[in-house]
Amino acid sequence: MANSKYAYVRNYELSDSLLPGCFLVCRLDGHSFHKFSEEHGFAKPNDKRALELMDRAAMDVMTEYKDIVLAFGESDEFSFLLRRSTDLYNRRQAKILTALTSYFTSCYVFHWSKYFPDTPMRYPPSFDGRIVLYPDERSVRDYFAWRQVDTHINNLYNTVFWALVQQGGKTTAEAHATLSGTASAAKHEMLFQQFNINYNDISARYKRGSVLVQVKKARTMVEVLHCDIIRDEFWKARSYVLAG
Ligand code: DGT
Ligand code: MG
Ligand code: MG
Ligand code: MG
Ligand code: MG
Repeated sequence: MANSKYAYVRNYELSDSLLPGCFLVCRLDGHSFHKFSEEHGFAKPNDKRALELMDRAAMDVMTEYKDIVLAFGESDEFSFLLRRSTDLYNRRQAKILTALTSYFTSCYVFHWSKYFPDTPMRYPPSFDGRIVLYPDERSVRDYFAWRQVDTHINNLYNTVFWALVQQGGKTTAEAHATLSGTASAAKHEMLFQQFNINYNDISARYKRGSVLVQVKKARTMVEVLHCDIIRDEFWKARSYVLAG
């Protein structure tokens, strides 16, 4: 078979191996989850079941792929950090990206009914994915800080937005207009004055997203946290994450 006259077509397959010595970050994002969340009645601004299902799918991915040392999830996305020296699939980009994306997606579907026992899936969800290379520890940390700051900004906005709509009786257009151009302090103030909500009391899961760490003990497992990953503390306590 290898030597048939047709075998030359193999030469059309080009190498897509990722640069050695760099960290790999694979980010998956739900396709049109604006629609998917509506169709499945996700709670606004945050649906705990949906977020826990994302965590569960990510945990399964990390159990299957031990070279993923860290993951961060928020909303309909998850970012996976593969150790710098990973040799997974000989670092072939398409192979890594498609394998992780497809496994994550099937785990999401596989576990759906455990998290949404009363909500049949109305149509199959899909996720898109990309891999970005980061050459040093600083850029990896800044990548994760970027995602966590995004979580915070979006969650603060969405929390006030839905309070204005659900409790304040505003239309979504009015709520948008009310919030347009407001600074974070003004949003905190609005929440407290008008709705008696102290933003600090909101669940860390919503404010900070989910941090999954591959823990190497007697038996390998995954730890789920909702902690700060912007400051040094998290990284200093887990120097093995960036060790290679
Ligand atoms: P895309 O990613 O370009 O295919 O389009 P979308 O619609 O997935 O947009 P994206 O990823 O920027 O935003 C995520 C959407 O998912 C956003 O419209 C709100 C929805 N979503 C995510 N988590 C929750 C949740 O916990 N509750 C609700 N109600 N919606 C959520
Ligand atoms: Mg997207
Ligand atoms: Mg999306
Ligand atoms: Mg998204
Ligand atoms: Mg095959």
